[in-house]
Amino acid sequence: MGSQKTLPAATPQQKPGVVHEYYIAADEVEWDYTPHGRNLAGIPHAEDAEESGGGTGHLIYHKAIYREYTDGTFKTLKIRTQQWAHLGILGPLIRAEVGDSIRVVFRNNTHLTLTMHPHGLEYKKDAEGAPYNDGTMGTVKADDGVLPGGTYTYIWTVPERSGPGPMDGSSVLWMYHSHFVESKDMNTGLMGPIIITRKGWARSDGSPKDVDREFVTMFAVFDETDSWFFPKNIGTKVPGARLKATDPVLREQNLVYSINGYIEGNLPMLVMRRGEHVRWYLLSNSNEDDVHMAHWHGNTVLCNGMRTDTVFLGPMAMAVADMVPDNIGIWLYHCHVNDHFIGGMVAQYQVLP
Ligand SMILES: [Cu+2]
Repeated sequence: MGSQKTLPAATPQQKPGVVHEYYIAADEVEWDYTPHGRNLAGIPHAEDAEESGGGTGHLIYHKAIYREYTDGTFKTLKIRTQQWAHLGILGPLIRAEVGDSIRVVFRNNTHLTLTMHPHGLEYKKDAEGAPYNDGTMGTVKADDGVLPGGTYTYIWTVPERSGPGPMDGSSVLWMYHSHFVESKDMNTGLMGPIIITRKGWARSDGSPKDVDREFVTMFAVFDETDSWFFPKNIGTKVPGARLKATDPVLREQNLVYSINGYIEGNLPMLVMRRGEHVRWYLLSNSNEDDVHMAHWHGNTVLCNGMRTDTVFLGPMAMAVADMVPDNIGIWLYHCHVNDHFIGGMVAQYQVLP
């Protein structure tokens, strides 16, 4: 969580809004989709004999991701707590209650021109983080593209229409991502979650008072041929290879079917206890391949007020599902689209007594 400052109350009896401050940088990293170096899911596939996807070593690409720092010097990375270690490739979780505001100091440590563009929140033209012909000019366009080494402060507010609607639970999910060249920015790895809680319903750590545990999972196909770093990546992975990102075979070889940037059970185990109120926040990436069916083994969820054990995600979907697990054990959590499942879009969760 970012640091907090209290705003003066609009009226004396109202709880004052809070300014949530975040120091977020875009950093270049060597991202490992399989940090354990092997397939942890233990699922047999017909292709195992012929495909390298059967759990052979690490899958590493040069990528850029959002990371949180402790302050505006951007010298010290904020350590992710164990609870949020599963966010993986996703940027820091941004939280607020309705009535609050969010101030993000964004530092671009990469060699790319990047932005931060939030969904759902209220922003003016100087904090939209997306370049297009919108009739603005001058400093109002400074948010449209932050150059390598540059810093920009985005201020977003959280009116009622950014929070839960009448049919929602106590919190809703949004997303932020870089929107300079959107598809390339996202396939390079630049996206993160935003959770907005109903006014008066957040604990001091930002979590909704009626929820015991939260998980954020992004079912993301990363088209590595559409990453800014594909030439660099293919240069190091396949010496002498000719860059031809429109080649469908090359593209197919560089589609990575991940959950939070992990494949084949490499996502940290999502642990909960029987009887807890567990809230699952689900996201997806923006490729045409990002058509997913998130599926839980062993337990069921409520999504949109309806009972199910699968949640459909189209490109750039944001969904919330609530679970009260009653079934103890280690359970599969995976995409039910065959190509994705076979490609490694598999994680696990555990229900303890
Ligand atoms: Cu899928």
